[in-house]
Amino acid sequence: MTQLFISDLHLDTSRPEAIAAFETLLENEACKAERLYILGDLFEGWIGDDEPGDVGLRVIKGLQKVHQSNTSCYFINGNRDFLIRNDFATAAGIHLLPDCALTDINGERVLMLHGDLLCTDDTRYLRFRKIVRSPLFQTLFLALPARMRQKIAGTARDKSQLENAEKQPAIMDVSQRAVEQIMELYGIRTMIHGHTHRPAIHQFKLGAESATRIVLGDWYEQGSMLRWNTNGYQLEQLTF
Ligand code: LP5
Ligand code: MN
Repeated sequence: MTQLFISDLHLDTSRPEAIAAFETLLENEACKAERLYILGDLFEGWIGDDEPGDVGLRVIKGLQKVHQSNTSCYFINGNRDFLIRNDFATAAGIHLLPDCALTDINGERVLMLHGDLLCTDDTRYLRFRKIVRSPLFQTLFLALPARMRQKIAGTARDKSQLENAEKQPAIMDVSQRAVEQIMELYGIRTMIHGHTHRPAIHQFKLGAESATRIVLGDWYEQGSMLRWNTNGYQLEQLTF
């Protein structure tokens, strides 16, 4: 049984090579796998299921092929595509998961999340997140004309980029304390996440036991994918 994990593709018309690499993955390996998990930021930005755009429509088509091949595909919202909802999921044939979700791999419970919730030192981001994840904000935002939503999303992205350039890199990484707290809360010793764009496998002690945090990379210069089967796991780079 093979399970594939990806995140942070940030698909957008400006990077056709990433879209093509994703389509190739969907048509080949994903169709042969048992499960495909997408842990957020599939898109560079998502302003609502009613406005998928050309990239969104291509992705829906690609995911439909995976669905038809009997691979189950699961999705966790990222900070760029937190507005992906049931209409997109139904069209693409994927399952939406909550922010923190568990899977069973070779008999072990593994926690999956996008990763932004672990960046607890980034208080400005967490305040922003609380607002944009509120039902009131989302209802008001989704009621706006698409053009206006696009404009606001662009402004938010620019502002975010400006602020990030000023932030200490450590602030935008996960907090080890938050990692350990969430592992204790769920009673797990392995987690997989993305968001930080710092692909790595971190091994550390959690009490008397050893724990593992697997971080998926982004798809800017090349792809990143975690492959997990009965022989174990591998964090792979995918060339474009
Ligand atoms: O995305 P990334 O990795 O660059 O940075 C994130 C955090 N930034 C964000 C903001 C998104 O990038 C914005 C794009 C969203 C697209 C979907 C839009 C639909 C709704 C639009 C809602 C307004 O998530 C960044 C973190 C970083 O990860 C690392 O963890 O630090 O957090 C911020 O930059 C937040 C800022 O510190 C504070 C908020 C600035 C945004 C202000 C919005 C202004 C809107 C104006 C409307 C007229
Ligand atoms: Mn992210």
